[in-house]
Amino acid sequence: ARSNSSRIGFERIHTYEEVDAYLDELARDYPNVVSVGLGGRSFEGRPIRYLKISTTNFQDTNKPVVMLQSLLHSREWVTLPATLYAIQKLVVDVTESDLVQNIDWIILPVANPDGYVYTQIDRYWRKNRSTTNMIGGHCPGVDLNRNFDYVWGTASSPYICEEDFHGGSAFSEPESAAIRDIILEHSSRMAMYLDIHSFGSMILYGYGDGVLPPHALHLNLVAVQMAQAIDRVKWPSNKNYIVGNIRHVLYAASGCASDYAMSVAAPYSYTYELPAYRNSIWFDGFLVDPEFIEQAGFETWEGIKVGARAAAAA
Ligand code: ING
Ligand code: ZN
Repeated sequence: ARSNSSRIGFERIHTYEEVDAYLDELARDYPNVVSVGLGGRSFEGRPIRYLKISTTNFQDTNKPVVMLQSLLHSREWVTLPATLYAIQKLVVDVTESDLVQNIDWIILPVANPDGYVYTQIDRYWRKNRSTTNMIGGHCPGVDLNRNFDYVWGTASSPYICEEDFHGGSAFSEPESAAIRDIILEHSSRMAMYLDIHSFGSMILYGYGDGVLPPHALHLNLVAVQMAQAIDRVKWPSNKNYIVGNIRHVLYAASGCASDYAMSVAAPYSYTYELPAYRNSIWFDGFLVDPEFIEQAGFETWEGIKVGARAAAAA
């Protein structure tokens, strides 16, 4: 018999296979609270697996659901330890038992498995690895964060070689369709959806066309609270988080995951842009110096806790 001590370290960023095995380990060690869901398969056939955390087996339909996701863009590696850290706190350490008692969690650590595996040989790959739209054998991949069905195709690229190519149609990609299905399965009680990206130190909310939803002031209030919670413990040399509407603080974007989730399910729906965690002034924010990996998890968790509590109470 083994003790309940499933752990995954934060000394480096783990591979798809390691994360996959870790999810099974958690389900085996914590059968009363953890199960693994299969969202479907990626373009290349990898299972899109997510963790379901619930003290009532997702049967108590009055509980709010919070969904966390990372690595929709495969080069944004530091987003993975952020979700793994949340899993550790919720399941292994149980430092915040109210968050496990009162909320059902869905955590999708590797939202773009093919892209993430591919970044082991091409570190800056962002899109998935779909070959459907290739011309002359060139330019695989669709930007999954432009492939969701919210004003799809209006602020994204129709050109296959571009980093923000939106695909043939909304949900043309198996990865975005899998995420859609998870969201829709729990739409009636999804309180918060959080898609974690990097980099830029931002907490963004919809819509990506700059149109604010009626509850934008609430979205902004909770975003500010999350940002303040992170800034209190952030790495000292990193800047404070910026909060605001996607288009107002960044750029116009259509078909993104957090907009879709807000339009069909989660009133509190955000995209985090985690900071760049580097020592060097020869800066590349997608690369991560190992001494920041656990810090990234630690400080992001401060924001997640504040958001989850606010959304669940609303
Ligand atoms: N940035 C996001 C991107 O998909 C974003 C910015 C956030 C767009 C929310 C739309 C919605 O371009 C990164 N780094 O991926
Ligand atoms: Zn991204």
